[in-house]
Amino acid sequence: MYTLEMQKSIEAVEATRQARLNADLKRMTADEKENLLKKFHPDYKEEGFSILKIGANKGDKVPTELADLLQANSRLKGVKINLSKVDYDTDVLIIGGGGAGASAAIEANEGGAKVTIVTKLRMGDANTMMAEGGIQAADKANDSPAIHYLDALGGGHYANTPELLRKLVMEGPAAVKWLNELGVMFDKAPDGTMITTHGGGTSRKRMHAAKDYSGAEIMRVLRDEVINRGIEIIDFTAAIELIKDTEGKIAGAVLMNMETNQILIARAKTVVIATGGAGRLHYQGFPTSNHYGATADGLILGYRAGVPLLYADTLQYHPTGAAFPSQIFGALVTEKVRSLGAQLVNRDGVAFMNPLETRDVSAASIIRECKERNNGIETQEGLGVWLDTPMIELLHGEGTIEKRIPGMLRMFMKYGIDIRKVPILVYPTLHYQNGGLKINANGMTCVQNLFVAGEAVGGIHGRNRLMGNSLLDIIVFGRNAGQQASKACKDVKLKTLTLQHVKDFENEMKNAGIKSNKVSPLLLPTYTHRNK
Ligand code: MEZ
Repeated sequence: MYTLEMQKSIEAVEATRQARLNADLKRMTADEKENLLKKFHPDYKEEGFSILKIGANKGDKVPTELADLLQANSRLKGVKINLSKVDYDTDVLIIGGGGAGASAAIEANEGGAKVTIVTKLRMGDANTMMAEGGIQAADKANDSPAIHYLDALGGGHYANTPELLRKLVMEGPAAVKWLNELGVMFDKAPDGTMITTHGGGTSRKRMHAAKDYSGAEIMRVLRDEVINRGIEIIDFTAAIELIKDTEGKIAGAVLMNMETNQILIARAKTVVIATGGAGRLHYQGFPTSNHYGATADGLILGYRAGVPLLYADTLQYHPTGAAFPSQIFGALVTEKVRSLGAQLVNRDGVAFMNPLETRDVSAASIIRECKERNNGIETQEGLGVWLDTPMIELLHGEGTIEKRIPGMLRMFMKYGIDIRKVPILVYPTLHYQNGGLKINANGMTCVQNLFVAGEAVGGIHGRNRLMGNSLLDIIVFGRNAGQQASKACKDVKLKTLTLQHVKDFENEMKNAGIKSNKVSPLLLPTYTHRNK
């Protein structure tokens, strides 16, 4: 499968492998990291960003592709909507059928509310399903939420919203316990204790996993629980605008059937946005590890309704996206591969960094190795460096790869690459939006009774998220949003429904001289704009 040139480079990797096995690879200093990020991390490439002209973040920079959607036309422009003809009436409307939405639904249902999930694809078609390496929680004797807090704060460049980060780490152990009791099959030692590993930037082993399909396993259980509880699911139906009442409270959403384009009205006392990320916007032309539906829809809906964004200018490029073969270009190669000891190695067999630096630093370091130092390996799609997977079995024994990362083994084996025997080529891939809609510790936005959970939230992870803190945040903040929403809906008396905020936003665009030929939310990727 590998080209002759790749095979020659593999010989160099093999030649240095034995010596590298016990090498203690130096960590970068804070200054080295800062300089590296400024020069090579895509977040620092000014040409990838635009300044918003309207809305709560007027004057702030966000990725150009996102700015274009935030400042685009509503799908309702010129469409007559009858808000008094209500198709769905519910207490808690959850937009999004991934892990955060499912967790919110379960808790809202537990709280006695009538719950409706609306999802533009199927229940479970979401980034949660694609998560591989695991979920962090400080539940071991040598660990504590305070240490977890410090790790995440350092990784997030000290920009994390303190009360959100506090909630994340304090409720981490209970979140893993909840999942375990619901039936998630975590990896366990023969005595029943959870097996935990390191991730980039963690000072303790607190990554709990279900092999390398942790997200799929978690989503399997959450989806079953939602279905078993009889929670209403409206699938293949997107939310295309939020609805408020004349007092400015959230009051539901305008929905669109994805197959027929039929417009439907959902009236709700509370709404939870759980729409996930934005990888399919392919910022700066990067490939993505994200699910097909990751098009930032929730950010568009929330922003039009007046909710500010926090850190929308920071994205996570997962250091190890598959760089070869083309069929899996950009697919996630879990960080667990590095947790198990595989090193990042250049064309000449040199391990150029400690493999467990934080993700932003690791991604920038790979980009530097390829673009500045010219030590990358050419592929059909661009460049890559080696991730030396055969080291794993040398370090932990034969059979470890099959046992701990079977998904990786199969993904590459399909293309004739046996990762137990040969290294694989990787390059950063767009993986996560660190920023999103601003919430308070109760999960509520500045719009009364509008909650957000999961990847659509900004602030929890500061300017860079650590591995495994996303599966944790969808559970902690998903459950929290569901609990808070079910509590809040008990006192809600909705007034007349209105889309005045959509009209106001349209006027703001006109006054700012913005003429857009785009409509948003995008809902599905277009694939006309990807460049290398
Ligand atoms: O949290 C993540 O993004 C994660 C666990 C990814 C991975 O490398 O497996």
